[in-house]
Amino acid sequence: MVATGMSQPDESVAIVPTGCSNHCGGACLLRVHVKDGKITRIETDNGDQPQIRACLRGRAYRQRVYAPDRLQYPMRRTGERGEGKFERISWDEALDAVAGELNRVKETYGPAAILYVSGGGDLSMLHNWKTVHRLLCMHGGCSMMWGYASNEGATYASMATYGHPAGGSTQDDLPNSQTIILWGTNPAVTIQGAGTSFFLAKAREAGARIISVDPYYTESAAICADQWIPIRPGTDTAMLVAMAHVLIEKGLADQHFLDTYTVGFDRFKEYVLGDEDGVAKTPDWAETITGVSADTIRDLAIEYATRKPAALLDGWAAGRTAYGEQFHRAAITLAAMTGNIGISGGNAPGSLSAAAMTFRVPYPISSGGGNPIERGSSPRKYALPPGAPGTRIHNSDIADAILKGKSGGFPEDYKFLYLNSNNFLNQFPNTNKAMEAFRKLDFIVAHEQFMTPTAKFADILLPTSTFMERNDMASSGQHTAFVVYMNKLIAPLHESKSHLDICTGLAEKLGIDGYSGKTDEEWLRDAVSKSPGMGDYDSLRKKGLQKSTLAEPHVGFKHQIEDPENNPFPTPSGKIEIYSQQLADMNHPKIPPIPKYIETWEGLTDPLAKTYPLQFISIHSKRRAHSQFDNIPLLKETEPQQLWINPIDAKPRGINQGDTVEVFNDRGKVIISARLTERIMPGVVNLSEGAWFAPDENGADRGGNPNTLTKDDYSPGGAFASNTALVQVGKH
Ligand SMILES: Nc1nc2c(c(=O)[nH]1)N[C@H]1C(S)=C(S)[C@@H](COP(=O)(O)OP(=O)(O)OC[C@H]3O[C@@H](n4cnc5c(=O)[nH]c(N)nc54)[C@H](O)[C@@H]3O)O[C@H]1N2
Ligand SMILES: Nc1nc2c(c(=O)[nH]1)N[C@H]1C(S)=C(S)[C@@H](COP(=O)(O)OP(=O)(O)OC[C@H]3O[C@@H](n4cnc5c(=O)[nH]c(N)nc54)[C@H](O)[C@@H]3O)O[C@H]1N2
Ligand SMILES: [Mo]
Repeated sequence: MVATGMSQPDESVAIVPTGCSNHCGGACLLRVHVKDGKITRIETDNGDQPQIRACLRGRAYRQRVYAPDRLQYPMRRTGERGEGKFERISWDEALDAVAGELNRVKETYGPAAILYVSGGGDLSMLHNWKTVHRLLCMHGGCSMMWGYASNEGATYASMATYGHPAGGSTQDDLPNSQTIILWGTNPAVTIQGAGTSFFLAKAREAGARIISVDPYYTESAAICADQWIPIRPGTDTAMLVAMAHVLIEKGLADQHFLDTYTVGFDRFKEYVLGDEDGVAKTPDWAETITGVSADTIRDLAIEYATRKPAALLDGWAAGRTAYGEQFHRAAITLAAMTGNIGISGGNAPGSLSAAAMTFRVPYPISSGGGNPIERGSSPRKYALPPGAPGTRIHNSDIADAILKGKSGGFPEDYKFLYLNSNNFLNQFPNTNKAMEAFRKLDFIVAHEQFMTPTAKFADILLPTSTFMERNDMASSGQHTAFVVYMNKLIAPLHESKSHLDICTGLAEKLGIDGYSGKTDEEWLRDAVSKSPGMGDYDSLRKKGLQKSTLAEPHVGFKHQIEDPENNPFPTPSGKIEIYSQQLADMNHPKIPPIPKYIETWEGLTDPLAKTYPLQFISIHSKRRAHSQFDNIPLLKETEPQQLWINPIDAKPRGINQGDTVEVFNDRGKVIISARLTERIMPGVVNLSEGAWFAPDENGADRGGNPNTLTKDDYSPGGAFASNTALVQVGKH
């Protein structure tokens, strides 16, 4: 145990540093009090600013470690899939069962019939998805999925437009902005990279005007915004295109910037002015689509172009829509039109992440020679245009792929599902269909800490330790980049094991040589030694946190803008591609070569809106990291799971505050209490993502899981479309 040396009234208490690596992307510092082998209290960073301060989830982590419903020992399913009936077995029996099925499926159907689906769990360096990936690759390979649930739309747009997936500035540059637009982003809750709220507060103190464009009046807007512009989900591109119209009409476009650094603006201009299709994309045109008044659109356009430098922070949520990539492409185009790319106080939209954040240790674990069965072209984001179809399936196609297999045009007939740190049935679209698919499989194994809705479908459950019970490291940072050493604080509880230990045990059963042969610490020590900037492993372990504060904020694409001759953009033209010839060559009607507003399926213009008139979104909750922590009573109290609905929509339905309501469409039904609030705009309802699916005897979900209602479809560029769905709401 490593003590920090702070003076303590109780000498038997050690305060040990670790990092909270739970799937929000924060990796914030925790200072954990440990006494007699027990965690007694959790504090956070109290050092120099900018601190890496943990939020309510990290501070409540003790409740998770000692949760009475932790999975304690390996289990075998005894009831039907989904019923939740299991019997206790030994580790030896559990690993024998998994190894036996891995071998049987590989020998009978080939390794590609083994589908590996991993999830966030901890965003740490050692005990992550790579542990199982290495094992399965060494066993002969496995099928995989593609598509970031988070930001595939943004990644696609950035690749197509800049030729690079990340181009944003670090957030310590925000205080240099005169105007900041939070376009569908709520960093006070989503943390991501830690500390954005701190710099938003600094920006506000320095006089920046902050505007939030969002169907929900977010916590971030409540804290720091001057203006809230509610907008209908999935219509953001129309508003951005109309802002471009304003700039063209008023002569506010930065022609020098466009001429020097971009290609294809003229084509975009033709579309915006209506030369191409006879429809001028005016603010009045956009008002009808977006619900934002033409005057508001005009004012925001002028402000963004004139109150400079201005940072447009295009969050990922508006990209998680049916044509999500168009939103990010349009945001980049608007930033180029106003010359806000590559300058301090501006921001290059597209991914919200900064390319400079390279202060990391290499991942210790590799796939060991790659996945032998992976073939064909890689997902679109790496290859525009796509080549031959690959072996990967999109994350929103998994249910169909399992149900239909080769006869449905998918690469394989899947038999074995390996789930690691993933709550698939809860977190991926169309839960009812996905359950049907899971029932069809020969075998499912899951590494889990709790009896989640997905765990109930596993044949064998392998209990995993929490990060407080093992050594690891994590890195994050959107301003100060940092690495946290995650000290093991207590011995693994019950019979739980780390992912690395589980896979090491399986490798033995499978007769795979050279899977690990090292302890956690040896893997980590090795990784640190390969990273010269990181210093000495033992001192990192002791102090817990290593920061790399940049001498000055990183400005995305600064070099490309300051010296374009020597620093072309990594696109075919060497410039920002407002018009992309690569996209044009794909000749896909829904992936136009210039950014365009495309009406979404399940939007208000879909005939389905007559039956299901409300737009449905799922915001990330402050009390969960996805489905993690949903079962922690203390956190539950902070924000009960409810349907958020505007009184304007509630009243005609006879719904009062707290009434039980039914939220439904053709895919499923949720029965939950209603929270009437003007913070959600009329016409839009929200069930925050992550609540555990809990079907009653009629199959209606009493847990309030949004994926009971979402559609298992995705954008042409691969974006997860969870914010595109229609529902109806009625009193129960
Ligand atoms: N507390 C917490 N933090 C998290 C997570 C978590 O589960 N909990 N998850 C982490 C992960 S993996 C990710 S990917 C990120 C996600 O980060 P985001 O995608 O930024 O998070 P969301 O809460 O989904 O959406 C942010 C805002 O976008 C708005 N929004 C939704 N649809 C639209 C739209 O069509 N247009 C516009 N303009 N706005 C829209 C929502 O109302 C919400 O206020 O968060 C990370 N951080
Ligand atoms: N409707 C809707 N659906 C969404 C989204 C949305 O906005 N709306 N967002 C999507 C996004 S952006 C994402 S990234 C996905 C996330 O989807 P997932 O990655 O599936 O979500 P998590 O809830 O983080 O699931 C992690 C699971 O791993 C288990 N686990 C097992 N071992 C460990 C361990 O060692 N450590 C930890 N920490 N956990 C372990 C946890 O108990 C938990 O059940 O969800 C997507 N789903
Ligand atoms: Mo995500």
